[in-house]
Amino acid sequence: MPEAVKEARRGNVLVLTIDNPPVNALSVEVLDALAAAVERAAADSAVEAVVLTGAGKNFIAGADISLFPRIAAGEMPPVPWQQYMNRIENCPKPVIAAIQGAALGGGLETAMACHWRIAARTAQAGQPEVKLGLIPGAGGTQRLPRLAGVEKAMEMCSYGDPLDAAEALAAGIFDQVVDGDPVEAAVQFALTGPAVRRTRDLQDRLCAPEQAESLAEVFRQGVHRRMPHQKAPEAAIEAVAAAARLPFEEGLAAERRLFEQCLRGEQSRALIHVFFAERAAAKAAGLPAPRPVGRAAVIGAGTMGAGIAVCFANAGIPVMLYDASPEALERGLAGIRKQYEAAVKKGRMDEAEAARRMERIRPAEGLAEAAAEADAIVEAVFEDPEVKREVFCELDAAARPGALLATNTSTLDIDEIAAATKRPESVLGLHFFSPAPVMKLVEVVRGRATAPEAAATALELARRLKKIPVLAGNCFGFIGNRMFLPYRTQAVAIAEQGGAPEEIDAALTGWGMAMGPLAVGDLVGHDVWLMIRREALRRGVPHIPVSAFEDELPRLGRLGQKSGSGWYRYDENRRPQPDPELIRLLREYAAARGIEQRPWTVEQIRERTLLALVNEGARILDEGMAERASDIDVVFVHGFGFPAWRGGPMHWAEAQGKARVLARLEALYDEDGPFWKPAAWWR
Ligand code: T1G
Repeated sequence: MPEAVKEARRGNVLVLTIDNPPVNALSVEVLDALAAAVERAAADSAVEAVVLTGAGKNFIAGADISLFPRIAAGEMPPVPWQQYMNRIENCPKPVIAAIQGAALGGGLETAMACHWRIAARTAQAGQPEVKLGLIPGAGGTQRLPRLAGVEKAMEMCSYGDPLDAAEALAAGIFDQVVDGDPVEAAVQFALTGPAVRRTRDLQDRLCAPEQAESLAEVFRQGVHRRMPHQKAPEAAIEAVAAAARLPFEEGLAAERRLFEQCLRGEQSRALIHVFFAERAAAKAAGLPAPRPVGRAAVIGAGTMGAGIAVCFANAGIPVMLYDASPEALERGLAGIRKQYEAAVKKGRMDEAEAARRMERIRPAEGLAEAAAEADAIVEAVFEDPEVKREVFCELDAAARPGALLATNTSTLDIDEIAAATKRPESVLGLHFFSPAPVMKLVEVVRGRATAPEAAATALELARRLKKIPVLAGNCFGFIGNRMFLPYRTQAVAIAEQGGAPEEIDAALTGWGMAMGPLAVGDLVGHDVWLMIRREALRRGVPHIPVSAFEDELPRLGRLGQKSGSGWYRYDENRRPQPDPELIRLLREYAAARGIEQRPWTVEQIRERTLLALVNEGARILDEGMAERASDIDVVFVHGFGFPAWRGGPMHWAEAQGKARVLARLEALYDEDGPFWKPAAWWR
């Protein structure tokens, strides 16, 4: 293993370069080498100053995240992060951080243990540990308030969002931001004989303890709203507040205690699982090299089609947009223009950038014109098998050889669509989630004939669109919708058996789901859900009840939010209110069918809906319709509002214990029949 820290001399300045691909994460080897190199420099009379930088495009991406599950499991001793930082900070000669790219987590903490920080304009500084269920554990909660003040430090450590270089300069974290090479600037600065300014000795940015406490109260309310149920944000707030109250070493002790507490918790194990699951999902073993995608086309300019066109434009890929109805095309383009104008107004991008992206989206007069030059074509027309087959037949005639022909369908059969072409090997599903420019998840659905090269091209394309792709088999509903159906079916069944809609939904939102299963039905629309259920029955999906109360809602004109009532009544701001009329209809429906009514506890509601969800996931794994259990976790965290701090449905089920879940499924099977037949995966 080449040495993790390279040394070079620039006159009497020693330049240390951390080289630990791919992102210079801090492993124990790197930290040992780094601290030793700084201490050698301290003792070397020929060295007057030290510059510390990272090889490649990042300074340091933080501590090596893969260490944490091993430390938490007791497989390796805890890493004395803070001591390594102190050894750098205690160097009697000036140590200057030269930062490019990411200085995140332990990376920013290392930079703050240096005496000065010089960054490139493209650098970013952040403490994203809370996104992993942790808090800064290498002194960040004590040094950051000494550089940027308690309020800014509390904000950065409790929400985890990074600052760009200009913001970090303004906050007092960076001392200089340069357009050129930060290493060169750091060496020049080192030659001016800067002071040895230990961050721990800076006191003037710290506020009084009582002021820190009142700030902490404000941030606690903020994180309760924005990150409900999560423990790390509050621990981060408490650790930063300690910096205003305690001497530095005692502040470090407070940080260490709070860090250890988070590391031992379920939530950090779950969030770290999701971090690696996202990256594993995008990799599929054994696929050939992808074909390049230089130009794209989208067929259908409705909400999804226009949103998908925006994804291409945002990724710098020119895209033709076509719709059979010129008015729909005009409406689609107008909607896109409005989105970019809003982004400019919010300061998310400048006029010029918005214009460049808008320019990349070109309206096409005809489908053939749209498809003619495209390397990848995404169909996003109405969810009707006939219409889709017709579009694919035309695409087959118009598209270039080797072009990727993707459908955005959410529940139709990929093989049936592919059969409308003479090139089924180029056809697959690219199932985006609404709103496409925002939701990161894309299910890449292979049909029986889909060629590996087409799948590889779709995965690479999804990555270029800054999406998180997950490979799925062509079963009904692929991964997400297939599992969401029995989960919602259980919620409807509980309502039919006496449960109150708002209690059913509250049981799941109180558990961490972004929305209750019945409220989701109102959001998507009961006409859409009825179509999905009908398609499920047509495809012979087992264990889907032939009828359910929810199927009555469209007939009763209760389509959900779009018609002002569904399971709930909606006021003009679409806020849901319990609806006595709905309860009357529900109880009448049950009485007419002799459905026994019973009381339901929160635990029972959670158990039936969540076990229905994970048992379907287990069936998907039995059938090989997902590559790995963690892919299912990625789908639910990024597409269905499943709480990331529970790791995703399959991680959560495994944390309960597969044997325990199996026993509960068998008990429900005995009590309630074959719907609960446990998948083989549990054994
Ligand atoms: N540790 C281990 N591996 C990491 C890593 C890390 N910190 N960061 C990235 N990787 C891997 C990643 O799994 C992928 O691997 C490859 O690097 C490229 O990553 C004590 C407790 C830096 C903005 O949370 O935000 O410090 O899939 O695809 O899009 O106080 O990586 O190629 O095998 O994301 O260019 C805090 C996490 C850690 C930052 C680059 N730091 N990383 O984005 O590449 S906890 C973070 C990122 C900590 C201390 C605390 C991003 C990036 P593979 P990538 P990218």
